[in-house]
Amino acid sequence: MPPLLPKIESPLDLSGLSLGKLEQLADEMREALCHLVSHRSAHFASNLGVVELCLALHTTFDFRRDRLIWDTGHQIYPHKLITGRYAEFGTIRTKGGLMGYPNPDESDYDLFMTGHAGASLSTALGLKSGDDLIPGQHDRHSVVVIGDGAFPSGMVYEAMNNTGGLDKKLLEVLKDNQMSICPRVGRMADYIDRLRMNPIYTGLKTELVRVLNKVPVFGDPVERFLGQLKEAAKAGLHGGMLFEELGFRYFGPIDGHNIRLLKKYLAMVKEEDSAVLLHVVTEKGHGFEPAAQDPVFFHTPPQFTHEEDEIIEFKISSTRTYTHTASEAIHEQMVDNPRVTVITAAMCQGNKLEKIRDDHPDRFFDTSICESHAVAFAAGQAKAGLRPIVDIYSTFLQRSYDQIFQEVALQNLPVTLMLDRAGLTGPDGPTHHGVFDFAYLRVLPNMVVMAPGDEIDLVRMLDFALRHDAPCSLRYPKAPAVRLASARTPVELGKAEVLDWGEDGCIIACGSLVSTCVEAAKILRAEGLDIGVVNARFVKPLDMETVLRAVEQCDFVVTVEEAALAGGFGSAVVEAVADAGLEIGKVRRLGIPDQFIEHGDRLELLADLGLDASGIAATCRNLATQKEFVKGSRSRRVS
Ligand SMILES: Cc1ncc(C[n+]2csc(CCOP(=O)(O)OP(=O)(O)O)c2C)c(N)n1
Repeated sequence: MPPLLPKIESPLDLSGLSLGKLEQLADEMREALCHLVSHRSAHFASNLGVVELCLALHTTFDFRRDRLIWDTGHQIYPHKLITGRYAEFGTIRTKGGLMGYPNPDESDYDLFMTGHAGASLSTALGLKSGDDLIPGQHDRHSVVVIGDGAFPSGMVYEAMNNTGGLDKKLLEVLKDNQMSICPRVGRMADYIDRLRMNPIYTGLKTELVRVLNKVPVFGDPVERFLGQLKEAAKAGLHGGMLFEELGFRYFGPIDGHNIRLLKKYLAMVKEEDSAVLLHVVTEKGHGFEPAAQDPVFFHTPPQFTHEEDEIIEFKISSTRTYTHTASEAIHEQMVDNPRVTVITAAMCQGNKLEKIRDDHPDRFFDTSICESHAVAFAAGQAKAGLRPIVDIYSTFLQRSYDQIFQEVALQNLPVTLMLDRAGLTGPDGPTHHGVFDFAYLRVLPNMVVMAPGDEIDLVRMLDFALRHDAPCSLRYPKAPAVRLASARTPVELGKAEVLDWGEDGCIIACGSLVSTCVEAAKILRAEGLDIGVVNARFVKPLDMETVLRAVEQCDFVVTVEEAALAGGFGSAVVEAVADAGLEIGKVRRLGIPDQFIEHGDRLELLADLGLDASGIAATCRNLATQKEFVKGSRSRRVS
């Protein structure tokens, strides 16, 4: 059969396709996904699981007008394949190529650029209430697809409560594959399981399917059955009662890989005049057996080659990363100190906490994707006398800012925030770069803000944090762990580590780029410039003595951070220099400018921003040349 996918330029091209052709297309879409991961690491199992749902949605609604939001956004690939981006699909997650998440700049079919879970229902409700207020827009449907992993996010219930209260028509498709990245946890997971497993319901469902299969997809007969179905679903059992109480009519569960059935139910609920929760059961990794067998590993697998369902080879990197160092350090602390606990918001796998989960199940807490709850929960544990560590990606900590303020900092509780993936995270792009934490944490009184210059620092900082009676944060990048060559000093509150003083200038680096700065200084030394390097370690409290000494003694000071310049480490230095009445013009700041940084290889992105060794050396070289000129002209004037 000739391939169909290359000819699909938009969902309009799906309209004439028979069920058989749609099924053929689903197979081709899965092949495209498999082909992609044979070239690079990408979100995989989640995307395999939504292929049929994607086709059914696009053949039931017209998303040029109707609204579709894929919660989180990591399962957007099939949608991209049929919304005009097939030809560029191979570029996904590379610099200049397609994003791995929804991107309105790529297509009108993507409404919001997202990557953080749980916000879809809120934005869809906003869209719906906006459309309802604008004349002529009332008929636009709002549809959300949300996974059972994202579903426990608190914001989802805020939005459901609001939807019910406003009595809005909205379709929430609960895509239930029994998985977050790891197996989902918590009572909501149990509840969804009960809905899925209830034998009375399963029997009822079979009956409904039999009835539905007798009616055409579109047209009046569907409407005739609507009332009966609703009543049957309600009367037959109390399934979905929780959602019904919130104002959502509950339908399902239905097989999420049966296009025919999906289309029937979607056509049916489309006609409902209220909020609907359609429970769709899918298999994560569907259609590629190894992924279906191990959906955790295949959530974002490393690049691999395969023949049919047979894996030939994985390109697994053996590099040790900061995440490894962090999880080992936490494990060690937990062995030594029974008061240490670790809290993750559904990122056990990403933060490599599996061993901790298995060895210390009583002190390992997975809150699900609920970052704000996770931080407040940690505050409670700290108040009870424990030493909780919240192990979290920098970008996701943003979800819990108010809890860091009120429950942690304001109470001065010893919660340790370990911020993984701080800095540029690479192919995930702007939704995942963790560049704002220095700025948003250092403004909070009581908060100690640290960043290790290498993995030795990381281990010592964690130890320091767990002994310090106040909230502490430490952040480290998504990068291979490095070790600085020079002899190291112990970590002391508010003390930087001077690696080298230089006659001509000084680089003060905070965090991930310290070793890059050491390299830059080496390049410059070979050119005859003597540039010192300071491993700042603390953003707050800042080592005033070392910073002011550098500004007084050197011709120039360059601050370096893999964080937003606005309000970051360099800003802290500039504030300190200004407050001390020293010459502020001596300081130059290098870091992330005031813009969202695209996706791409981390080192490539850093180089683009002048944050690689040659870029940092170039900045110093320029400053040295300017200073020479100024000094020279001054001395000329004097003579
Ligand atoms: C706020 C937030 N926290 C954590 C994550 C990391 N994350 C990405 S996908 C995912 C699991 C989502 O599970 P589900 O919604 O069920 O989708 P599935 O991958 O199972 O299809 C997690 C925890 C995120 N994207 N956003």
